[in-house]
Amino acid sequence: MPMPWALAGVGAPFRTGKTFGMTQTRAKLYYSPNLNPRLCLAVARYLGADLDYVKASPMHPRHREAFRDLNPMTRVPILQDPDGSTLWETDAIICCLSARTGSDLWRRDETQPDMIRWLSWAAYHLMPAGAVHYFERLVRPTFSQKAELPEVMDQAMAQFRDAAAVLNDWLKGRHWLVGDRLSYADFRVATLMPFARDALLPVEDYPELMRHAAQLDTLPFWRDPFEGL
Ligand SMILES: N[C@@H](CCC(=O)N[C@@H](CS)C(=O)NCC(=O)O)C(=O)O
Repeated sequence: MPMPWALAGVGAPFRTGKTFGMTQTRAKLYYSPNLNPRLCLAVARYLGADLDYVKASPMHPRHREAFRDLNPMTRVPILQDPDGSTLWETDAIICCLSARTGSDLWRRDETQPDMIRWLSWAAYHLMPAGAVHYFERLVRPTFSQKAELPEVMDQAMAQFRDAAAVLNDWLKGRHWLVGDRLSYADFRVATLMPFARDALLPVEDYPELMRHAAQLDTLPFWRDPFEGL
């Protein structure tokens, strides 16, 4: 079976001087420009992880079956180690890379439950609400003419506003989300921010979200995770 990176046509091994068929010595991170892979790529590069970064289209009909072996969900990000084993799900990958790079971005001290609280909250409350608008405005138009359903958009918007207000209140008087030091939770709750304007998410109504996003924008690779790739 052809390797997925070959199918994607953007094989990082070529960039590192290795050729197809030779032993892979570095782990690979398969990514795309979309929500979660963008987050994973930005944080992996922020951590300085020594990886080959491989752009991929895992849901493209021509690539999907090859990617199924790497991730049964046929989605990115995927971390693939030189022995071929894979880890998928953004949060798990960042947990792994944080440990490998000796960073405490993934907290391992008494603040870990607080960090996990925000990861869980983002997964169950913030992201599902905001992702509806992201998908309908930025993703669906690339493959379908189907019109938005106003009731679905309105319900998601109400949920997004509820979640944004909770985050806005929490950030008042706090520089960062957890223990007032940067943690992975800060990146996770900002996953939607780079797409907010195009998705017409009303983030300007939440000044603490804007302030927090501006702080993240000063960090390496957050504004442009694709720099030099
Ligand atoms: N829960 C997964 C979500 C992964 C996911 O849904 N990835 C989407 C983008 S957000 C994907 O691979 N879509 C196909 C593509 O980007 O080409 C994670 O956090 O990693």
